[in-house]
Amino acid sequence: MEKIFSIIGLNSMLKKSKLRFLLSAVFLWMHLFVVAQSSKPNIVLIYVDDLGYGDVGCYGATDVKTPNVDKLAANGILFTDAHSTAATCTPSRFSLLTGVYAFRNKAAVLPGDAPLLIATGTKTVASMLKQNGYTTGVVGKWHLGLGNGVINWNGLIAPGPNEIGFDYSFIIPATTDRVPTVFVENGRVPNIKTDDSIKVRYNKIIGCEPTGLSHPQLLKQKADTQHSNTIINGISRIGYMTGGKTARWIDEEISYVLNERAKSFIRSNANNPFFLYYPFPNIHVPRTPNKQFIGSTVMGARGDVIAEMDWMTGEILQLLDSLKLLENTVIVFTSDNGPVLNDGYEDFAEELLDKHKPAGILRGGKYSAYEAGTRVPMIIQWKGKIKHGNSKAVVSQVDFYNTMAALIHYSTANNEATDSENQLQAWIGKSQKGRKWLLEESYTFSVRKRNWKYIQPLQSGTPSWLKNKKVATGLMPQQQLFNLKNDISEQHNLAMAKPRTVNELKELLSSIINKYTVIKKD
Ligand code: NG6
Ligand code: CA
Repeated sequence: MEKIFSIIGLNSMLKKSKLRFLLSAVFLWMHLFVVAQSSKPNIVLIYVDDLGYGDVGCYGATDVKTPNVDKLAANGILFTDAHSTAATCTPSRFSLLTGVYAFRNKAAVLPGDAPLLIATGTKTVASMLKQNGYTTGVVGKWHLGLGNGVINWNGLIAPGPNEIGFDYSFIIPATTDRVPTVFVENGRVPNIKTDDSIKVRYNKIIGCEPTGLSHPQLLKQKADTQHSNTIINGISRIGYMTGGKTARWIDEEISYVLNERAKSFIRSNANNPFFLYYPFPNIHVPRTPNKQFIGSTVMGARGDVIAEMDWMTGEILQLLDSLKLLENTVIVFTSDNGPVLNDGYEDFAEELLDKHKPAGILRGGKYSAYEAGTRVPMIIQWKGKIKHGNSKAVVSQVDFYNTMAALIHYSTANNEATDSENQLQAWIGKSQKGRKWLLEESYTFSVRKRNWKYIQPLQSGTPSWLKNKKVATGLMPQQQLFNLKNDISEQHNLAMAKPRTVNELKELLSSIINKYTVIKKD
């Protein structure tokens, strides 16, 4: 038979077609592999705490060098109008994970022993990705509450991140300025001894450990009254705590401990789709840089923790690169609210500021209804998939849920992440449009549409400690309206001159607020 084939030249054709078949099978397999990879890229979300619009090099900072963050921007998209949903931490994190505005849940900054704010059963970015085949992990600052009201810090602490979608969690329960000062790994405090149990209380002293008020001579940094409770590691905190001595973190080492956990999560999931939510404790107070970073800037502790934050980012990028994962990983870098200088500790952030502008050209900062409250750095890198550039698209963290869903081709149900929009086109640089309107939460609401920004007069009381802050909070008894196109720094209140625009934005605000009732009725 072969002979006959060879006579008529069919043999080589057959060989060729076999080869062709083999080749096309290989190509098909490669294609399917690439499609599978890019339809389920890894997602690494680096969520810095209190990082301002002007705090990193690629957004204009010069007094602190941030080569790793700048490199991320040089290879990705830098957003100039990206927003956290709120001007404080807990509300922003609530919205980011659920795709629902925090005010609908009355989410406010939580103490360290508060119950879990996100009800179990609520869909989160983590549970949605998990449902779609991702291994999910959170390493870093949590600040969304734990347990059901009474926490046994020596037993299983639940519900927490593991009950709302995270396969792995290694967290700082609240903030580094709040007790308890211990990590919680998958619901348990590591290195705890049974004969030294942890007790935590916020409203009344517990145990007999020194406090900032009783033993100020033990302090590394002086603190205001709210931050003058139990002293741990030379730093007085918000809240009282006793016990757990072997389990307590050392502030100056936190970044290293967290980076090791984050890197080990990435390494163990290098061969399957993973989502790493990595909320850094930097650059929140107390600012306690590792000795490797002390003096690395002229700005004292605040500058040095920015440098440390940049190093943390660089370590993660390097690992992804060495594992050849960069082309299959979407990296999102952003912050939970705007910048603050004095946030309770005397670390000379104001005095040593030099010419650095934490909020860049924007007005306000953390807690503020002005732009710097929520307009934060945001960079997205996806090597080989999205082109480098700047984007002026208006993007908000409330949209992370639906945008990540769109990224992995998952359609959300009507009752899922109800405030979240799909902004994938903006994320991958295909559109510069972004949202048609934007809500900014602070101790009041700000709403933006076209060039206009309206700030609702203050309705609830400003906390007394905030009244003494130097930062412009934007909390006023009168209406404010700004034209951001020619007044980005919000200096000229046009509310009196433009009553029709004020009304339009007020109506928009009330329709956003009432949307919930509409959804419920449906
Ligand atoms: C405030 C704290 C502040 C900071 C903030 C939370 C006082 C006076 N101030 O209540 O130091 O901890 O809460 O910051 O207690 S955030 O970034 O987590 O929202
Ligand atoms: Ca914060």
